[in-house]
Amino acid sequence: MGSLGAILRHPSDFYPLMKLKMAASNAEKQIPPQPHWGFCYSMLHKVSRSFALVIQQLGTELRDAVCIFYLVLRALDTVEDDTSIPTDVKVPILKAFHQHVYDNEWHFSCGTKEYKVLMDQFHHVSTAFLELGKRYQEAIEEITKRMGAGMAKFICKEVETIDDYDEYCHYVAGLVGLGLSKLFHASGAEDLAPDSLSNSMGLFLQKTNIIRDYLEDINEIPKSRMFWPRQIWSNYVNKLEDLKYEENSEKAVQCLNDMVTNALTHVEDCLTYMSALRDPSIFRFCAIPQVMAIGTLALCYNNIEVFRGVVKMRRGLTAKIIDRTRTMADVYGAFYDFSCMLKSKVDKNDPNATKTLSRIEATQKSCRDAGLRNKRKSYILPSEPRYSFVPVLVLLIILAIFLAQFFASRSSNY
Ligand code: IN0
Repeated sequence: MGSLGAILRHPSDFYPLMKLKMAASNAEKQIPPQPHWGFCYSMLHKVSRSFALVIQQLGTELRDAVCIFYLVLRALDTVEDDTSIPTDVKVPILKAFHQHVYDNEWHFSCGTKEYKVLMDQFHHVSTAFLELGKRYQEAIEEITKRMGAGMAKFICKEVETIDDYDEYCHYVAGLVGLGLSKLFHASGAEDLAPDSLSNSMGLFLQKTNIIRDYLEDINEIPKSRMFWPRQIWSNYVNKLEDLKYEENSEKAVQCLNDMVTNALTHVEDCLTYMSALRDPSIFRFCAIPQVMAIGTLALCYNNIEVFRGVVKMRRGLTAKIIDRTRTMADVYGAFYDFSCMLKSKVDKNDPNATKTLSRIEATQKSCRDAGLRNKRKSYILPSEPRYSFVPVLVLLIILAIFLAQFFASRSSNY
């Protein structure tokens, strides 16, 4: 749960946080009894926290398929990320991963902590995969094959140009969008979305992660991971790692703002994709990560802390987003709010200010034109007077001390 300090500063976080906590403990009670499904759902909760709750509210058949898809992708990611595996061992595993999912005797030990458990006991994931419907299996196989090949390509290649950046993000996240759209269609609940829109959904999420995780990736041991494209950072510094040094703070923030402006190009496609969804649980599943992403970009923009430590949305705001993202009106409202926050942070002297403002204004226009924003509470403006909870608490404490002293003095008088 959020820290006490954060709750006192944002008292309206309390109720959504409690709701999230209760949903999490209910979900834990619903872990299926069969060992392979039990393993998959407990693993899902370990590796994805709040996102697992959103997966869990999908219809049963689709939920199982998405759970397996998520774990297969996490396993593929674990192989890609493990710097201790020599390239000549790693590349063939990535390329053949789509075949390994059919073989419940296959496993490859790598990764750390819960990811090591996932890899060591991958047979549970394969067993569950083999119980999915044929159309789900085929969608997962096709995407795993394309993603593995794409990851293998980028093992030996750096992200130089913006096209490389879009291509890398396509392999690791855009393809997830294509795969999910196939799974939604296979479930019979949705029409098949155009590939370019599905791709943008993934790119918007992945670019946000890459921006937010700059410091973690650059400080990775034994070797830095670098996803920011040279075509962008070379306009500001000579080496990507120079962005983290204090003497380059001004350039670092300008570069960060350039990266955020690049990510904003996908917003329009994401709104179009989400507005075509019909099933309420699929809608929530897609919309919650997108709202979190625009919120994270608003938080990161012009924020030097990205180069100093972890910049993350407070837990209470995440809980509010999960609680309040139900309809397209909620999404337009949230995108509008976070665009206003972004706009208020743009400095006229930033080299990309005009470009950034025009993208923000395009987003605001889409949200206004839809005419759907409801009378919801804002995420960025305090929805209740800030002073409501804290002074009441202080007053209660003073009253308690006063009463305690009063009774103590009375008893000493007798
Ligand atoms: C995801 C995506 C995801 C969800 C819904 C629709 C999508 C459409 C296109 C592409 C991806 C889509 O969402 C998750 C969200 C997530 O895991 N959140 C984490 C928070 C965090 O900070 O890690 C959580 O713990 O709650 C996501 O980030 N990815 C993902 C992976 C697999 C699937 Cl099936 C869906 C990862 C990525 C790289 C962005 C695709």
